[in-house]
Amino acid sequence: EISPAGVKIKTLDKAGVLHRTKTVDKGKRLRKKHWSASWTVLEGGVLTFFKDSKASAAGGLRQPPKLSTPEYTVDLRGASLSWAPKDKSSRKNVLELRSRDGSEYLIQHDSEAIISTWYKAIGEGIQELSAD
Ligand code: I3P
Repeated sequence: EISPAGVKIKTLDKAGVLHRTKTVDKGKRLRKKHWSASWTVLEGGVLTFFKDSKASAAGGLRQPPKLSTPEYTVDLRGASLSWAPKDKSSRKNVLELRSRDGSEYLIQHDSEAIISTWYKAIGEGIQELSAD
């Protein structure tokens, strides 16, 4: 977003609770998948997954949890996003996000409508950065 003074300002694009797991860390495939429900924020071209918390899973959008430190921050510049192939997870509605540094994350929500809005928002975030 551009302010009246012509300065680019950070805006909160989207926030909510998603299931996510990291599968590759800078090119190195992780041995185990640890899915967790976590508060997730998309802002200024960065996707931040906060630490797992029961409060974040239960509170949803109505009651954001007291934010702990971020667990993963993903710079969307140079990232790519797709629907995860079936062999990546037995879960439904799974997105696969690959960052430019060679890390991969799976992102999931039981609601197809909700995961679709995230697909759109993250995809647009990636697009905007590639236009810079
Ligand atoms: C994994 C766990 C994951 C599952 C994964 C299992 O077992 O059940 O939820 O991924 O399947 O290996 P564990 O808890 O013993 O580590 P999905 O839920 O995404 O299917 P995978 O081995 O096929 O990746």
